[in-house]
Amino acid sequence: MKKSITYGTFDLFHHGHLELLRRARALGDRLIVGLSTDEFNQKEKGKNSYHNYEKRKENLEAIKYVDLIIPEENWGQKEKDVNRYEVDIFTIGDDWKGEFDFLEPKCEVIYLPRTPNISSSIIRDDVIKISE
Ligand code: C2G
Repeated sequence: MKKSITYGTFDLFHHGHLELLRRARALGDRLIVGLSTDEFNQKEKGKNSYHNYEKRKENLEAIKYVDLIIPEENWGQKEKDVNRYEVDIFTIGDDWKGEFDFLEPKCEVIYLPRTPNISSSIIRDDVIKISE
């Protein structure tokens, strides 16, 4: 059984996220998602998500491509996760191209093209404009 893993905040879930998860799942037979915790977002990623971890997890649990959700609490956990879950493929959007090549000896690293013209910040900005 081929297992893939990916990580992200997945805030204000949109079709860019869905397309990433669909393609990530299609690389193998199971997909694990490391979902950034609120604390990790605030302290390490410098971003406050609109929805908290529980709500973002609830969204992902409804996505058929996602088989397991684990908390992403720090940058350094990826290697341990790859070992612990016996992951074959690490995958993420190509906005991260090159950042995770260090995982190469442990698993295949695949950067998937981002879906253009959609992001959580675009959605937030558009909602703010509409409400003004
Ligand atoms: N994504 C995409 N197309 C978009 C927006 C996002 O393919 N239009 C992808 C991103 O490249 C990422 C995933 O969807 O692979 C989740 O995006 P974010 O929630 O923005 O994740 P990010 O903040 O990049 O966190 O340790 C890795 C980080 O946790 C990744």
